[in-house]
Amino acid sequence: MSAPTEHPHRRHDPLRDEWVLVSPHRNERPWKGEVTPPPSAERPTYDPGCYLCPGNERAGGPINPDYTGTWAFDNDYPALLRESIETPAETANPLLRWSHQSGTARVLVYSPDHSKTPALLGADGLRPVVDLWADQIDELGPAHRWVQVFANQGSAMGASNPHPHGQVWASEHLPTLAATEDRTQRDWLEATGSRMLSDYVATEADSGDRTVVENRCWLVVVPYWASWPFETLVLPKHPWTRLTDIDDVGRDDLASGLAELLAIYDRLFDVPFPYSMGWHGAPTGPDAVESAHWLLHAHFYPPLLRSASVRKHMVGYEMLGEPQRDLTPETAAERLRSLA
Ligand code: H2U
Ligand code: ZN
Repeated sequence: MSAPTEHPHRRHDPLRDEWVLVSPHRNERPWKGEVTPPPSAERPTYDPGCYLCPGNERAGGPINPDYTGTWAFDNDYPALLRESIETPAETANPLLRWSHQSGTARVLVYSPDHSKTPALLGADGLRPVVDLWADQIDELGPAHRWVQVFANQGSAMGASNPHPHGQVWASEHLPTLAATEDRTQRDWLEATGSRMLSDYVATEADSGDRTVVENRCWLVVVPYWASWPFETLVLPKHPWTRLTDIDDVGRDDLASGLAELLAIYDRLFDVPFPYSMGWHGAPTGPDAVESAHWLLHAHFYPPLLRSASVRKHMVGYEMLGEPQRDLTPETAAERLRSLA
């Protein structure tokens, strides 16, 4: 039986092995919460004060090259450092555990054009970004267990600069969410003999209820278990486990699929849509083992709920119980699809 459309219920997120409360009947409640003005549009193609524009000076003094395409540089304020420190063999107090985490942090610049958001780059502008992302896995993968490619888009998500860019943090150990997804996908393969997310692609392609964008190689859905109102999951139709696996046709289709998704997002509330997004692929590193349980995917987590100014807050019950949503994933997908 499919999930109720009017009645409160919980949905299971098989990737995180967590539950989400869905309360569709609550959609019409009045709103007198926060109203933040939408960010103003129209920026110059070059900003002399921008630390990412070609030829400009960054904090601490380095001068950016006159790059013409995509460009990656070591983060001047890295969250991870290359050199590892010694961990005590045993921590005296089991309640006060810690472990070291060495790594590399880079800033990924998508374009020299300061005025562009990723959505405005379009398929042609996003195509080299796909290569830039894959190149990070290629370069950082061998020495790091996890290479997290991600981007914060818009000041609502804490992006420090509107110049189109993302980041990569590559680390020695799997971060918590990566470890969870690794475990749940492995358990699924062991229990069923098939790949969790490939099974999910088949389920969603079959129903179409939660599909937002679909092309030859990719499927974008509002996942059945989405906790953010307009959250999406980008899934390949081929058994690619890492960004480096995607062939040329797949990269072309990814660029056009993402361009379509981002255009839809921008149309939803008629504002440059804020989100955090990032790629999850099979773990890497010197002792990377088989990855038959993994399917490469990207998560998009946009915070907006009702308008350019009304966002979803993960507070109260969400902090103390579990995530909750009013709008069903099916309704969210239908709204996004109608803007294609
Ligand atoms: P966000 O917009 O997501 O904050 O990313 C910008 C990154 O750029 C951030 O991690 C780095 C910050 O440390 N940065 C530099 O490496 N050099 C600078 O001159 C400023 C910002
Ligand atoms: Zn700039």
